[in-house]
Amino acid sequence: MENLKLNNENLSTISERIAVPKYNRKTLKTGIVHIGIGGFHRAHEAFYTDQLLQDESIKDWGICGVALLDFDTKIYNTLKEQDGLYTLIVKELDGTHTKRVIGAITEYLFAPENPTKVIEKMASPDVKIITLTITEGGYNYNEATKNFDFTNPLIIHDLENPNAPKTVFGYLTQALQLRKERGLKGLTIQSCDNIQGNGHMTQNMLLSYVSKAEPGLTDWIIENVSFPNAMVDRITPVTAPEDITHLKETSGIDDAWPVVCEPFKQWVIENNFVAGRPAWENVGAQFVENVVPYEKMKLSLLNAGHSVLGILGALMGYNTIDEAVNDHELKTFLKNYMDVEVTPTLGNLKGIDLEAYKQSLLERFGNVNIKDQIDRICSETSAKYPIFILPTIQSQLEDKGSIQLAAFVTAAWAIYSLGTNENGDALNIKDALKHELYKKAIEAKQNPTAFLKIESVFGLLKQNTVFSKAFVNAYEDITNKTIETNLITINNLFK
Ligand code: CS2
Repeated sequence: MENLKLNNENLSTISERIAVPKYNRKTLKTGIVHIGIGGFHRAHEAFYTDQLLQDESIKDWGICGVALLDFDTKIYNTLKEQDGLYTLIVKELDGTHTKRVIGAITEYLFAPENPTKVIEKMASPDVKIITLTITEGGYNYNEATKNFDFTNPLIIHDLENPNAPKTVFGYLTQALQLRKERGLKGLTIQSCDNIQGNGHMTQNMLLSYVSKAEPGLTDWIIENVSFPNAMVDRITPVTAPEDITHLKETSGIDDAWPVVCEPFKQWVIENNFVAGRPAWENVGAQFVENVVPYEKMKLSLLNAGHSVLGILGALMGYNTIDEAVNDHELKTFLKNYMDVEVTPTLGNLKGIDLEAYKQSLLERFGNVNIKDQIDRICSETSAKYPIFILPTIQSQLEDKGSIQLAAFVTAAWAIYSLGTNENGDALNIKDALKHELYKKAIEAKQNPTAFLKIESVFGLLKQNTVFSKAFVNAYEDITNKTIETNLITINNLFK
């Protein structure tokens, strides 16, 4: 089989090998600008939109993918070379791969190269929605002050250079200002990140920035822009070199950056779109009035579950989430964490079978085919912890419930931040706060609660004596005994 480079020209030959978009991509209008074209966007929103576009009467919802950071040059160049096309490889539970070429990204822009082009695109009258996957840390929210972080050097840069911004806030402000000046309609800004109340967060952070950058725009935004909350879900590991080779060997497709993901997907969205929206419900998304309970459930069970497996698994020497969850003691610990500490905080989840949901998470984590990297899960824990784990602890402390398991994970993170696992192997720590975490982890060796001093992560948790005590005990236990031995002891307590 001849290897074919993935691009428009080869698409019809590729269609003899795997599914390709049947719709006419050239005639699509760009109705969505998306910032952050990483794997998750390509496995989720772009996939849903591609499915929808199979109905050729739909012409308004092509996506323009924006690579925002200097560091995103690789994805931009790949999309450019491949005419926006990429292969989505769904790794099914039975080990088979379902592959299809996704065509929903019809335009792509590299913001550092041409900021004006990006601002003009966002201000285009055809664009009705700007969607974001800018990661948990991208919202520039400080847990300690509960406010927008104006000390961030990139924000300072954007305030001084409004026409050549670097952050999403700078771009949005310029684009909205243009729309206002030109008398255009407002639009929807839709977060697709794992944050509780992600729409509210986007709105609050943007309005904070605008209050300094362009105060006269505030009222216009309040009246003309909507910010739906949403829960997004699809496990999307980092593409491995073997995925690229495998695609070539099995289908003869030369794709520089295919995306791999699990079969499961979910998107629950608040129906709050001021300028219209694609009928994503026709391809499986759910539109609801209040998404908060769904978000909370997902963040504190799935995402926190990932962090539990990631942090403890990394220390135990595991490399992937399936290896970690297939460790009997670790799985039991995670189940206890979900049942004893998270479940009581979730309130009444009308219409949701929580037991089935938790069971399905364990199955998804255990999918041996997707090989989700522990390194991916542990990256940027300092931005994830305040969203995935801290709210559970706070709520349990208020209700005088158990926090022992969360304290154990937190203490394990302090040990993890020292940089080696239990076998003495170096850990590959990727975190914006890496140096601060290390510094506090070293101090913690003398005085464990020093680790809890990082207020942007832990808020005022350090002052809570119940939590501090549990944290110190767990820290000492982990220093004295292996994680596995500790897990056995803890699991026995919860039998
Ligand atoms: C993960 C998420 O980043 C993480 O730590 O928990 O990327 C997770 O895989 C997705 O949210 C699944 O929907």
